[in-house]
Amino acid sequence: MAVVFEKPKSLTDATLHYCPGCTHGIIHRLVAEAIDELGIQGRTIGVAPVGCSVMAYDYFDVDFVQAPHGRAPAVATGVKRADPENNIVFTYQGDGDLAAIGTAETVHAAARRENITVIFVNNAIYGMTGGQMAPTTLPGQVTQTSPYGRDVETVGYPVKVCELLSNVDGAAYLERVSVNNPANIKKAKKAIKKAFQNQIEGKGFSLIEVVSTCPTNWGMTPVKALEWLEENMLPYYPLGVYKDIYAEEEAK
Ligand SMILES: Cc1ncc(C[n+]2csc(CCOP(=O)(O)OP(=O)(O)O)c2C)c(N)n1
Ligand code: SF4
Ligand SMILES: [Mg+2]
Repeated sequence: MAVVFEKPKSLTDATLHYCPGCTHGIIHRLVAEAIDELGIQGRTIGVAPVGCSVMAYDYFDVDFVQAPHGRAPAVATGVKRADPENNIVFTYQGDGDLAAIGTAETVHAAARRENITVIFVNNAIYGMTGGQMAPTTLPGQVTQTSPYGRDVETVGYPVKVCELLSNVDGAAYLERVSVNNPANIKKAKKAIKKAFQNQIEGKGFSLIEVVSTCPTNWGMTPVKALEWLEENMLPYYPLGVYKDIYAEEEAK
């Protein structure tokens, strides 16, 4: 009988703790599918963040290290450099983790062209801690700490990570994707797989930003959150490849 659906081998049987409609689960699956398809489960080491995905180590059936909030790229650097030929190292980080307290670690890991893969989940909010404003919160967006909407005059503008890193010479591959519909999920999968493939080929720092939802802290149903993402986040965070230093070479 033809197999039409299978759980990726790189996911454990643990039940995800994520809220209904949270896109972290979809992204976990895409990462696990990429690991399976590239045949790297035995040599992959994930670095878990602090955020809603803090327990990623329970969900992926690969080795894992837990990093302090924001420090995953620094921890990943050490793990990768310990055995660069064999270790395939990825970080899985939220926007509060990567784009606030971890900005320096991210920028400098990119600048050093560390041969690691960064999965950056941008849901425009601090999910785990109860919905505070994040560096990525949109202008006018209501959060627990911006009840009248983010006021850029007093708290500044959102940080656009792919645009920012595209000016860092060391970054090799940067793509922004989303998982808001099946077509975009397919594109996200392709980008995530390429980010791991790059590492296998020693091509250096790859980061995939996944524009995501947090229905719970956005105060929306899962369906409404997907609509809100499409109407509000995608115009502010356009999808696409922001940098790919090997694109011309690969096209030949
Ligand atoms: C050093 C340090 N500072 C602050 C915190 C509190 N903290 C825990 S998770 C978090 C933000 C999580 O948001 P994000 O990274 O966007 O992940 P999400 O939960 O939205 O997936 C913060 C500020 C902490 N645990 N450690
Ligand atoms: S709080 Fe938000 S990001 Fe965290 S699990 Fe729930 S929906 Fe997902
Ligand atoms: Mg977040």
